[in-house]
Amino acid sequence: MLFAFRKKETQAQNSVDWATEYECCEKRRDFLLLATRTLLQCIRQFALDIRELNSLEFQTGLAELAERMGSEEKLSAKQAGFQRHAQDIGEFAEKQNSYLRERETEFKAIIDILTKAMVTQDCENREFNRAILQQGRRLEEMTRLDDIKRLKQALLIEVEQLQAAIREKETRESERIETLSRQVTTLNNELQSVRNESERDGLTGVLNRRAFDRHINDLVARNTMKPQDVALLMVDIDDFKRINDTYGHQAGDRVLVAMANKIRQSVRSDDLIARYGGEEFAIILPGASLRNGIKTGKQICGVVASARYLLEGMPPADVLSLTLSIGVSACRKGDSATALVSRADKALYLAKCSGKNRVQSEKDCS
Ligand code: GH3
Ligand code: MG
Ligand code: MG
Repeated sequence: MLFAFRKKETQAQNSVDWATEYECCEKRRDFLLLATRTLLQCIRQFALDIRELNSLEFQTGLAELAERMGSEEKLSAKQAGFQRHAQDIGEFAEKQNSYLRERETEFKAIIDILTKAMVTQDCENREFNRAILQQGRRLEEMTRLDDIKRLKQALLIEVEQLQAAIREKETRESERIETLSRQVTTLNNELQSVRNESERDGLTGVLNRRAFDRHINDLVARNTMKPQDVALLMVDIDDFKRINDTYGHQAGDRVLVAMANKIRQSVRSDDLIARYGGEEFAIILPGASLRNGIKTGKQICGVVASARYLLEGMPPADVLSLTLSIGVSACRKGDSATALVSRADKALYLAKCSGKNRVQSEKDCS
């Protein structure tokens, strides 16, 4: 009897231990999943936006991988996917490093050209100075000539030689200046186009996240010195994952391009459109109040929702409808860029929770 009671007691104790162990395992799994996602996000941030390196494809791959890690997929499939991506990460890092090394070599070559030009200039100046000194010496000798006629003749020859030397130097210098200024113009143009390129999102052509951060920080800082209206719209495509899942990633990419174009057509040319993240855009409206920001947001929502989208290769019957959710905030006195973005984000979250395809502003959140 006592033995049976002990056995039951031990069984109960065992199941309590198992439950505790299971709970621990779950917590550990959740923590590892969160850590993996955070690390993948960090790696994404390290990839520079460089079209030649297909950075966007790499970043999208990492976003998908992060998503897969938490999915219900089999462990073996997850492991295979992870190994493939681990190799991709290594290859991408190597490509990015060699790209940066190549740029460094190009800049060194430019510095080399300029240094050589300066050295040549210096040598020529030294030769010219030597010629002048020699002529000076000859002039000195002439003062010792007694015959005034011979003196005049010799002087004339020296003056002519001096003039010829100066003319030659002038021609050489102006040719060199022309060549250098042509090189500087070419370099300036190249630098400008590289700068523009590095601020653009490779897929949609709108500004990238780095450029957005720079612009919003500049505008908010300028606002502290000279207050002016600035509205910020955070735009998120509704149910975008469904498009990827139904029609594939490339179709999703085309939708992103179409959305960027629709937004571009709905705002003024001095408004700034940026791709903030995967399927999220940010629009900065300089000079616009919160009310104007909401108005523009509603216009964009209306234009996008009323259009129909037929993706390449899709049967006409599969025409798509798309909608956006938008959160709006406006710059306040003493505001920071982080606070401005965070208020627009909260408003966007509210728009999602209230049924999507709508605009909410920071006023609705208070
Ligand atoms: P919600 O209406 O709540 O915004 O839902 P959603 O499906 O739009 O949002 P969710 O965050 O669930 O999914 C966003 C998806 O966007 C997941 C990710 O794979 C995809 N994505 C992110 N970047 C890209 C990209 O560059 N190209 C493509 N095709 N998909 C991307
Ligand atoms: Mg979305
Ligand atoms: Mg989103």
